[in-house]
Amino acid sequence: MGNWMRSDEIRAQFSKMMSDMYQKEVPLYGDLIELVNDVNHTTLSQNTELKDQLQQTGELTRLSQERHGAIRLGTAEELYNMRRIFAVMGMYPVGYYDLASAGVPVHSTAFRAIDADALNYSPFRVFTSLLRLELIENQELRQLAKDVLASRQIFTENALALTEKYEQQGGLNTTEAAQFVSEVLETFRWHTQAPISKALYQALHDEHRLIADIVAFKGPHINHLTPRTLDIDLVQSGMSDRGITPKAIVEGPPRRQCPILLRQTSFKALQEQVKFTDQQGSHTARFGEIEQRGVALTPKGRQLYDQLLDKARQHLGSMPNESNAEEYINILETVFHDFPDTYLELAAQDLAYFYYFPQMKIKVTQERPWNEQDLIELVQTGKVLIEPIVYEDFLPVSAAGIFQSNLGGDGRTTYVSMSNQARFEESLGSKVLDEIQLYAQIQQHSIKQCLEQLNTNSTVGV
Ligand code: OOG
Ligand code: NI
Repeated sequence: MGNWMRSDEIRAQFSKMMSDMYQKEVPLYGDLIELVNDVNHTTLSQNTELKDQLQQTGELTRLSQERHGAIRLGTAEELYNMRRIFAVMGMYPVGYYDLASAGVPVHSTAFRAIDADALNYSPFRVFTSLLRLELIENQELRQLAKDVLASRQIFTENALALTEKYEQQGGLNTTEAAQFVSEVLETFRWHTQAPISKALYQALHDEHRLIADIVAFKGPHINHLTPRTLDIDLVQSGMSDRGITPKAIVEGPPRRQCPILLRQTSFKALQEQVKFTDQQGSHTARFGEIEQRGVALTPKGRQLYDQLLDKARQHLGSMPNESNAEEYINILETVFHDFPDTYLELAAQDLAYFYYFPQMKIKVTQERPWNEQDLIELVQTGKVLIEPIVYEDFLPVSAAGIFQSNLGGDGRTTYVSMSNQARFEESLGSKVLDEIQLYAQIQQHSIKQCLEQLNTNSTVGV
């Protein structure tokens, strides 16, 4: 066996290099990181409970390097090779997101680490979308797009060779890993030259802006990189103070005592100069985004979330936007009163996932060993501490809102099409993992350990 660099470390290095590259490409992203760091620092110094919580769950150290990115791919083969490359970094496809129903002709997954230790070592995730060319109605344009995509190679030769080496050897040594990271970075780089004519760009753009963003470029430039904040409302107001205009609505649940799932906000995409084969033009794609993460929900909790979000939107009667932002926020807050807002209630009603930590310092005598049925009572009596398992994934409604906000309001409202997970998985070359199963496993593992420790610490007798 060789002396391989651990995948977690390759991922951490890649994430860092990606962030450095993007800061150079989009200086505003650097400003955003500064703002987020300031807000996180202030929040932690004012909220010791939150600080203790993050310490206990192992998230405190990962916070300053936590971010997600997003890319959009053009062909099945690109997705297939992207999966192999991410696997070298210990990132696996989790979840299936169908965006077609929201008017975006892609379907997606999130590549990320899956076990708790790996996530805490480096939580880097990439929301990865695949263009669904079959949704382009104009046959001629579809064929043109197909031809352009067929002739591009988004990976360097070395990136693919090192990936193959990893697959054969079962790892990469330090030198190979360093080469791998810098070769793979090339795929995500912004290109100022587009290999098509301005007219074709325009035709693709008129069909859907996203299609132009994918087909008109040599590679899937990273289109945003999102740092994690502990207080998104503070960042939202801080952005305006720094002259950055955020989108009107924070996507996701309202502000709460116990944050759930994911809240996100972004600032509008930049207009950038592009050199087409025949003339100069511009393209708007890359933007900034911030996220705040909360506890992962069980299927029951997720159902309640979806139901309440739907109710709020129906109540509003139209899509949330700048003109009705305040009204929407009020409705959202009112509607979400029906979602319990203490961690104890969320655990007791099986709405969210938690870590369980034994707190008993003294040996006790009891009639029978503790079991799962006792857990909530143990929490209520202070013998067990619960801490939220953070949500590591994305939300389709929010993602659609993020896509739309930087595509402009001229997009179509929906595609009539079937969501097609089987087809996506065929392109990917593997199944996507089920995120619910992953959270349930992490919780189960924690419960098992907790009960074992409690029971070795107590004497069963009469
Ligand atoms: C991806 C949009 C989804 C998020 O945070 O929900 C996303 C994209 O614009 O390519 O990144
Ligand atoms: Ni995002």
